[in-house]
Amino acid sequence: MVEWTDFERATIQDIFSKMDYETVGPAALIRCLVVYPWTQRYFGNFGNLYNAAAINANAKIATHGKTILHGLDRAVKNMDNIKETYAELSVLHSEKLHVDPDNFRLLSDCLTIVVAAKLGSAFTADMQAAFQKFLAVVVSSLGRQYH
Ligand code: HNI
Repeated sequence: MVEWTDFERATIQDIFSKMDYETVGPAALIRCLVVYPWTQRYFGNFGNLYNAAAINANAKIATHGKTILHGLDRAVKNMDNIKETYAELSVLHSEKLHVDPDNFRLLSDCLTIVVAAKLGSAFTADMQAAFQKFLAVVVSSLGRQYH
């Protein structure tokens, strides 16, 4: 089981409690689709992803960005049990959606960049360390059911 310090727990709760899901979720997913265009292949039924402007304006992508953040919320609420919390979601991404698990990390990094841009100098290196540790556990848990 992953051990969390009081600082790490407090930081994760703090970052997520202040996060505006409506803007951060879409921004992270849009960034991922633009920076790593091969991730677009999983969203073939989401309509126009022709270029960055189209991706930015795509309402389905925006909605899905929020869905992903709400998915992350489950881990925030179950920090001592992230692996089990994501068992089903891992099976879904592996067996039904066939998402290459490397992409979880790419999306996580995009989320870190969006959070850093929002928080500016308030996002200290210690906070980033806690945030990235949390995301690393999420990524590993989402990849658990791949074989
Ligand atoms: Ni992901 C569906 C959470 C990364 C492609 N994804 C979901 C759902 C949640 C979710 C929640 C909705 C499940 C349901 O309907 O029951 N995804 C997460 C989380 C991460 C993540 C927490 C990582 C932090 N997903 C990714 C990545 C990709 C991805 C990196 C592809 C690059 N996800 C999908 C696709 C769907 C999806 C595709 C189905 C979308 C749809 O509506 O058809």
